[in-house]
Amino acid sequence: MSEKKFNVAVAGATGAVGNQMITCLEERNFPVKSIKLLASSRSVGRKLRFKGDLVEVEELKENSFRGVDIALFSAGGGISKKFAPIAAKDGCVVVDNSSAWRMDPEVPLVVPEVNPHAVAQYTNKGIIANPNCSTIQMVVSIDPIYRKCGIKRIVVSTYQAVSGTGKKAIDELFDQTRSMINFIDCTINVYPHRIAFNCLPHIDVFLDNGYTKEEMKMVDETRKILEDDNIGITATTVRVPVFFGHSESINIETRKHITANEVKSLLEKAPGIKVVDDPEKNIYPLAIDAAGQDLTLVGRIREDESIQNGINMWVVADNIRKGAATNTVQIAEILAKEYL
Ligand code: 25A
Ligand code: L14
Repeated sequence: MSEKKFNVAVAGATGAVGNQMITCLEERNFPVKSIKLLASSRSVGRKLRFKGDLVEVEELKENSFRGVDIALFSAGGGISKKFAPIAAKDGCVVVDNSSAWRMDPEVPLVVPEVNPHAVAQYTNKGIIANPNCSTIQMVVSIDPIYRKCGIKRIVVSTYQAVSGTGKKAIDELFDQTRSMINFIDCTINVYPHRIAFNCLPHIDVFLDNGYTKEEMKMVDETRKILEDDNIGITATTVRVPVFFGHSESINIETRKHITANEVKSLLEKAPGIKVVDDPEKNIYPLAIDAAGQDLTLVGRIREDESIQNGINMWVVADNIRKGAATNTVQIAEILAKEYL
């Protein structure tokens, strides 16, 4: 690896994901020459720590990206739509965590364990998109199976943590839980219904086909990352009262037959995955174990006895880390090492 260091900016630095991006840059020892922390005017003057130094948050503006080499964005789709092209024009490469650019055919959509080669397409627009959190952990876990046997169809249901929505949703679950156990009326602000002690089959907005946008992201993004439009995918995405860590029940119909044991040994060797599967000892992936680390945990691996070539598994990852910040920084690492 070259000794080169980079001027880095984080847009949306004060949010749940932006904050974690800063930590990931630190933890992974990303070659940072200088760091710029950007957010809305609300956060100007707040100080955040990077490698022991206090760095003041600046307002994100059109001229914020002059002299910046790599910008990590997580300030919402609207901000990304407007400012990513401005940053790119100033010669900066944007790795964007919002949904704004993911399905743009000119913008690569990258999960480093699966399609690192796609990073090369950053030259098209100067933008690389980070997939949706639920998509990332799913493709990490199915890709080794896909390569070995092919996949005809996927049926996935998610159990998603509130932290995906940001800090306000974390606070809401906390406040509602406290109200409930004290027999006080709950306030409902973030989601259309109470999330404490409840499950909501509703993430992001509803579309004309009756699915939510989150569900269709899992369909469209998975096909784009695997470069295969022939995979049938159907998703149901559900919000559950968990702070950190998304869980997914994934049913796969493969093209060639594979046994549960073969899947297990395949995934044991795969990058970014930890097989956690010893049901007799009550060992299987849990959100509380996935939270705070970067691996995708896979367990409950078993054959679907209702079809010829079917596998079921339970897949859990930290939605703020591997689902967002870690994956973004991993993409930046490929850029830094191989392209810039
Ligand atoms: O477009 P998408 O893809 O749908 O994404 C929408 C949101 O989802 C989160 C992320 O929220 C994103 O904004 N997200 C996206 N991808 C995700 C993923 N894969 C994901 N979450 C999980 N997994 P977030 O909370 O993590 O980050 C929000 C950040 O964006 C900054 N921001 C907002 N508007 C901005 C802006 N930055 C620049 N210009 C703008 N116009 C935001 O900074 C935050 O860093 P901030 O300064 O607005 O907020 C800092 C703190 O202020 C509090 N606060 C927020 N809103 C208000 C507020 N206080 C008062 N009034 C408000 N309206 C909060 O405490 C916040 O932490
Ligand atoms: O990245 O959990 O598309 O509310 C948008 C909604 C991330 C999570 C994305 C949520 C998301 C999110």
